[in-house]
Amino acid sequence: MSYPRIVVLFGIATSIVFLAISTILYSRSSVSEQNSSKLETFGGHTPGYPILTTTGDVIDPMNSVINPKNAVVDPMKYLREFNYGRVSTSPNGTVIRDFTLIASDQHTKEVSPGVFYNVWTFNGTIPGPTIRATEGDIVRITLINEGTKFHSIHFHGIHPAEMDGVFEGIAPGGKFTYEFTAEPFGLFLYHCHMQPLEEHIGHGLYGVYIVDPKQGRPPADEMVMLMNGYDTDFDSENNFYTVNGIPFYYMHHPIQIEKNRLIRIYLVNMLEFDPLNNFHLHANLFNFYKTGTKLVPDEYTDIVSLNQGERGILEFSYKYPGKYMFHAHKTEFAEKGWVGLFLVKDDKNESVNQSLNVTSAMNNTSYSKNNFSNVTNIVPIGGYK
Ligand SMILES: [Cu+2]
Repeated sequence: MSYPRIVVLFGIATSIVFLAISTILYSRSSVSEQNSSKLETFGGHTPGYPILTTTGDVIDPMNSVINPKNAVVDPMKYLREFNYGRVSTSPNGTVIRDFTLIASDQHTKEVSPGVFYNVWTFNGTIPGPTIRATEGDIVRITLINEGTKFHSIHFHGIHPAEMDGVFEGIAPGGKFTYEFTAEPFGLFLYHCHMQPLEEHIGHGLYGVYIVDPKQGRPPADEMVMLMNGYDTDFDSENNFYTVNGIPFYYMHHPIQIEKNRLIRIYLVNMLEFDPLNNFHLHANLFNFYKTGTKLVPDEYTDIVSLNQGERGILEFSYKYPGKYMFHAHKTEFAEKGWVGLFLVKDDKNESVNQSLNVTSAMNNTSYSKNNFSNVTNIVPIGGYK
C-alpha cells in the first residue's frame, strides 16, 4: 500500500525540483540566452548610429525580467522620486530651486529584455528626473549638452518667450540656464524641442514637472506615472509601450500600497506616434484632476484618455487587499507592455505579500548606480566632467 504512495511523492518532489531549476534558468538575463551569432544590429533614424541589437527571437518581455544593470531606468525608484533642486532664498525671500539636466544621445541601453536601443536622455534615464517646485518659486534649470546634436528644454507652464526652449538650441558641449517662476500650480512636463521633434522625443528626451499649490495637497502616497513607447524598428510605430520606461515592469514588480491609504498619481502621456493613450484602474474608481490646475476633481471614473502631452492627477484608495491591474485600455498597448499591478496590503494581514511571488520587488531599488538624491543631484551616467 505504501510503496505506490512513495513513488507518487517522489514523482511530485522531482517535478517541483525540475520546475524550480527551469524557472531559475529561464529567469536569467535574456540577453545571455541569445545566440550571439544571430545578433543583428539595425540602424536607426540617425545615420551612423547602431540602435537595436537583437536576435529577433527574444522579445518575450512578459516572461523575461530585464537585467537591471543595463536598464534605461529603475522604474521602482523613478515611481516615487521627486527632485526639489538645490534650494536657496533670494533677498526678497523667494525660494530658488536650481537643477542640472545633462542631455546625451550617444548611449545604448536596454529598454526591454534583450532590446538595446540608442536612448537620448536627460541625466541618463528615460523618463528624465521629475522636477518639483511650489507655485511662486524661482526655478533655474541648467542644461548641459553632452550629446552630439543640438538639444533644448521646453517646459510647459507660464514663462517668458526666451525661456521657452524652442528657437534656441544648445550646441554639443554647450550650456544654458532656463529661469522662470513656477506658475500656475498643476502637472506639467518638459521635453527637448529640437527638430525633428519626433526623433528627439521618440528617443526619450522628456520628463515630468510638478508645481504644487502653495497650500499643498492632502497627504498621500504619491507617485509619478509617465506613459511612453519605443519604436525600435524605425517604422514610426511603437513596438513597446510602457509606464515609467520598461514594458511589463510592474507586472514583475507590483507596486505595494496600503489599504485605505490615499494614493495620488501624477499621470503624464508622452507617447509618440500614437495619437491617444489611456489609463484604466481595476476594481476601483479615481478622482481625476485634469492638468492638476484645480483643487476640485473634474471627474470620478475608472478610465481616462490622454493625447500626447496631456496629463492629470488621479486620487483613489483601495478598500480591499489584493492584486489589482492597471493598464492602457487600448488592448494593443497593454499587450505590448503598458500594464502593471498594485498589490494592496492589508495592515492586519501581512500574508498578502507572502502569498505572492514579489520577492524581487524588494531588491529592485538597489541596483541603480546613479543615486539621484531627493534634493538635486542629478548625476549623469559616468558622473560630472
Ligand atoms: Cu533634442
